[in-house]
Amino acid sequence: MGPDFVKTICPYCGTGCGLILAVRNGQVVGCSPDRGHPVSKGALCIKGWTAREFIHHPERLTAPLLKKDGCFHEISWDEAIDLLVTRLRETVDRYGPRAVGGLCSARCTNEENYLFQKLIRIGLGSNNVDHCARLCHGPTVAAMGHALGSGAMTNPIADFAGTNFILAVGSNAAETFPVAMGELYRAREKGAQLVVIDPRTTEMAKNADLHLPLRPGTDIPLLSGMMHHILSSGLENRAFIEQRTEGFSELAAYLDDWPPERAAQICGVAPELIRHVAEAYAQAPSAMIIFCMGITQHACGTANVYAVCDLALLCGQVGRPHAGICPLRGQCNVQGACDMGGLPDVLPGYQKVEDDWVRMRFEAHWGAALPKEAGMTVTAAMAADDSPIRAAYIMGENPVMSDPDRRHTIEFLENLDFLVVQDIFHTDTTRLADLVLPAACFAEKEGTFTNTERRVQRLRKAVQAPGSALDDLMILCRVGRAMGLDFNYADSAAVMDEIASLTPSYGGISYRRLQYKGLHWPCTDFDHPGTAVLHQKRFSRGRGLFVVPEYRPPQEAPDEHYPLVLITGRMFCHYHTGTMTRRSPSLHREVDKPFVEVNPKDAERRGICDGDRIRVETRRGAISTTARVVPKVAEGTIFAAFHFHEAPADALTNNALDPVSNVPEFKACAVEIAREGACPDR
Ligand SMILES: Nc1nc2c(c(=O)[nH]1)N[C@H]1C(S)=C(S)[C@@H](COP(=O)(O)OP(=O)(O)OC[C@H]3O[C@@H](n4cnc5c(=O)[nH]c(N)nc54)[C@H](O)[C@@H]3O)O[C@H]1N2
Ligand SMILES: Nc1nc2c(c(=O)[nH]1)N[C@H]1C(S)=C(S)[C@@H](COP(=O)(O)OP(=O)(O)OC[C@H]3O[C@@H](n4cnc5c(=O)[nH]c(N)nc54)[C@H](O)[C@@H]3O)O[C@H]1N2
Ligand code: SF4
Ligand SMILES: [Mo]
Repeated sequence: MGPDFVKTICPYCGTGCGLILAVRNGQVVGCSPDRGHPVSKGALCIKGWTAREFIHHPERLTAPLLKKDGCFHEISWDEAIDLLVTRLRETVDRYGPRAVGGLCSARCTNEENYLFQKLIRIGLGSNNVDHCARLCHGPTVAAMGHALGSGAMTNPIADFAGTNFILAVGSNAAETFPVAMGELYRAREKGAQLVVIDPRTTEMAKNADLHLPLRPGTDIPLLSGMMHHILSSGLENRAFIEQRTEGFSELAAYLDDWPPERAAQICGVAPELIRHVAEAYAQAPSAMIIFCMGITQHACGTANVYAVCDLALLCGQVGRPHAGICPLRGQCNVQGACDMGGLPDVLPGYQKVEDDWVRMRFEAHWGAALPKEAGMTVTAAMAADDSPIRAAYIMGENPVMSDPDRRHTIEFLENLDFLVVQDIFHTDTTRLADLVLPAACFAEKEGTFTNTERRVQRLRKAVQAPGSALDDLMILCRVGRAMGLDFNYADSAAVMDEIASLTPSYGGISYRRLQYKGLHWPCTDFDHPGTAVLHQKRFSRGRGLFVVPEYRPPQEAPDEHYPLVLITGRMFCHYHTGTMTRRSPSLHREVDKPFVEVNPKDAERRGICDGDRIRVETRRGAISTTARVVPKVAEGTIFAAFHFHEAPADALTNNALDPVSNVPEFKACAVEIAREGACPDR
C-alpha cells in the first residue's frame, strides 16, 4: 500500500507554507511542498523540506519526568498533573497570584495558546502570561497598535509581487522568510526597486538596488533624515495627511531638527543616499516597508516602529493593495499567540484586561473572576533583582537559550520554588525544571496557526505522538480539570468555536470554513470573507496617528575594553534555539557548528585568521567559537547567531529593555574578541 498524504503547515517561520506529509505505518516518511497552497504555491525552503527529520528522533520526550536528587525519573501523567496543580496552587496560596507566571508558545496552536492564557488567568488568578513576542515584535504590537489600531502586517504576502518599491529595514528576509521573499523577486522581475537598510551586507543587501549600511541602532536618525527631506521637498502626501491622519504638526516640528546632514553624521549613511531613497519611496506609485528584528530588538524598539509608521503615513503608502507596512512575524504562530491573549495586558483579540467591560464579558462567559491588573512582562520579571515570581509554567519556549544574559536567566530559573516545562525535546531550559511534560509536535496534532499575514490555517494530525506524549491541548485540558475548571472540550474545533465567540476579529472563523485556504482576520462573522488588506477606508483606530520617535542610542556603547558592537540574529539553515533544526541530519550537514562573523580589518588587528578559534566576551559572559572572517560585517561590528547551545549568543547579550514594550536590546552590545588558537581542522 502507498503512503497516506496529510496537508499541514510548516512548523518554523511565520510565512506559514503548506506541507504535505507522507505517512506509512504510522511514520512520516516524506515531506513535500503543497502546490495548491495559497501562500507557498508549491515552494518550501530547506527547513520546510526537512521538517520531518526531527519528528521521530530518538531523543523525543516520551513520558513525564520528575527531578529528584538532580536526576529525572519517569512518573505517570496522573502524578505529574497532580504535582503541577498542587505546587502552583501552593505558590498562589503562600505568595498570592502575582507570584506565578506562564509562558505560552508561538510554536503551539491558537487553541493551545487560548487555553493556556485562560488557565493562568482563571485557574491561578494571574495575568502573568507572556511569550516570545516579547523578545521579538513586542514593539510592533505596541507602536502599530497605537498609531494604526492594529499591530499586524497591513497587507498579504502576495501584495509584494505587485508593488513598485520595497524598503526592507532591519530584515534579512531572504534567509528568514525565504518563501515569502519569492513574491519580492517576482516584483523585481516586473521592475520594482529594492532598498535594504542593514548594517550587514546580507545576500539580500548585495542583490538590492541600493544598500544603506547604517550603524547599528541608528534607524531613527536615518528615517528622520528621509522624512525631513520629503517634507522640505514637498513630496509628502498632503491629501492623505489631511484626510486620514492626526498629529502631523508635532511630527513636522520634530523633523525640523533632522536634516539629512545631521542624520548622516549619526547613522553613517551619506546624505545624498538618504535623499535619494526618500524621494524614491515617496514618489513610488505604491511602496511597501518590510521590517523585522533590526528595527524592534533595540532599547528604542517601539520608537523605531513609530518612525517606520510615520514614514508610511507621511507618504500615504499604507491602506491600499501593494502599499503597506509589513512587520514579518517570525514564528509559525506568533501572530496567533498574540491574537489569543498570550500577553500580560490583553485578553484574546487585544481586548484590554484592565477594561472593566471587557473583563465582565469574559467573566460571564468563563464563569470565573479575572484579575484586574495587567501582569508582568517576562523580560521585566526576569530582569528584576527581586522578582516576585516564585513558580513558572513554560509551554514550548527555551528561555535559557533565547532570553538575554543567560547567566541571569539561569539564576532566575534556578531560584524558583517550582518550574514546569512542556516541550518535545530536552532543552537547556527543561534541564532546570522540576517537572518536564512531553508534548506532541506539529505533525501529531490538530489545531490552527495564524501566519504573518493574519491567515488562520489548519494544522492536521498525521501520526501519533511518541510514548505517552500528549498534545498540548490535551495536557492543558487535564490540568484545567484538575484545577476544577470546565475544560471539557471535545476537540480543538470546539476550542476555536469558543475563541470565535469571544474574539471579534476571529468571529467568523470555524474549522468548517478554514479547510485548505485559511482566512485572514479580521473575519467578523460567518458570512465575512476575511480581510487581506487592513486600513483601506479608515485605520482601525480611526485616523492614523503620527508619533514623534524619540531617539536613544544603544544602551551599551563600545569602549576601550569592549571596542566592537555585537549584533545577534539568525541564519538560513537553522531555527532559533536549534532544538529541531539541529536534530535534522540534512541541516546539520549544511551548518554543523557555531561561528561568528568578523570583519577582515578587525580580525587582522587581533591576529585572527578565518577559521581560528576565538573567545568572544562581553560584560555578561564569554563564549568560545570559530571566526568567519568576512566583509559581510562592517568594521567595528561582529555577528553571532543564537542557534548553538555549545556557544550560546545569549551568554553575551544585554538585558537592557525598551521601556514601552520591554523588548531586550539583542541587536547591539559592546564586545571584544581574541584569538584562542588555530582552526582544529588545519
Ligand atoms: N532561518 C531562520 N528563519 C527564521 C528564524 C530563524 O531562527 N531561522 N526565526 C524567525 C523569527 S521568530 C523571527 S523574529 C524572524 C527574524 O527575522 P530577521 O529580523 O530578518 O532576522 P535577524 O537575523 O534577527 O535580523 C535581521 C537583520 O537585522 C540587521 N540589523 C541589526 N541591527 C540593526 C539595526 O540597528 N538597524 C537595521 N536596520 N538593521 C539591523 C541584522 O544585520 C540582520 O541582518 O525570522 C524568522 N525566520
Ligand atoms: N541573541 C538573540 N536572542 C534572541 C533573538 C535574537 O535575535 N538574538 N531573537 C528572539 C526572538 S525574535 C525569538 S521569537 C525568540 C525565540 O525563543 P524561543 O521561543 O525560546 O525559541 P524556540 O527555539 O523557538 O523555542 C521553542 C521551544 O518549543 C519547543 N516546541 C516546538 N514545538 C512544540 C510543540 O508543539 N509543543 C511544545 N510544548 N513545545 C514545542 C521547541 O523544542 C523549543 O524548545 O528568541 C529570541 N532570542
Ligand atoms: S519559508 Fe518558513 S514556513 Fe516556508 S518552508 Fe521555510 S521555514 Fe517553513
Ligand atoms: Mo521572533
